[in-house]
Amino acid sequence: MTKKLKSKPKSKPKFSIMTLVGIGIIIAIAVGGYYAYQSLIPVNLDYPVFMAAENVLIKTGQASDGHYVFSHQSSRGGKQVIQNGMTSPTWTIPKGNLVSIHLINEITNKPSEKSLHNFNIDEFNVHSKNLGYFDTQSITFLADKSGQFTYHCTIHPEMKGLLIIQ
Ligand SMILES: [Cu+2]
Repeated sequence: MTKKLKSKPKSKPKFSIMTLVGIGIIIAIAVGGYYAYQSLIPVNLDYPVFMAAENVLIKTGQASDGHYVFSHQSSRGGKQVIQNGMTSPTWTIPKGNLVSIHLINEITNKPSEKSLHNFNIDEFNVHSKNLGYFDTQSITFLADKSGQFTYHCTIHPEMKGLLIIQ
């Protein structure tokens, strides 16, 4: 059995098309602004930092003995020294710097093993996702405390290096 629906009296639309376009633009600006604002918040803080970040490129690689390692390149340059007990070069940052790390996994997949690595600095809440071959991720943190810290991959405990903030 079907009921006939009474047709409601037509009312004038409350919003004109231009009003809807205007609302759409406002929402787009708000959403865009929200993401721009979020990108200014370092992962170890809950408020934005308005300063130029130091950019550091961090790559995965393999040492001559086949072990997986990290390498890093900063615009500041510097010698690459590997500390005892570590496999990856020591990385020094001036305290107070805002640091944007740009990760790329450059280790190719092998038939026996899919390339998967992550990058972590526990004390600064830096935890990348697991990156497959040629995956990238950028993470920004504020080097707001001095000391010696370890950066490492949780999948390969031998992939680690010393981070010095002074
Ligand atoms: Cu790894």
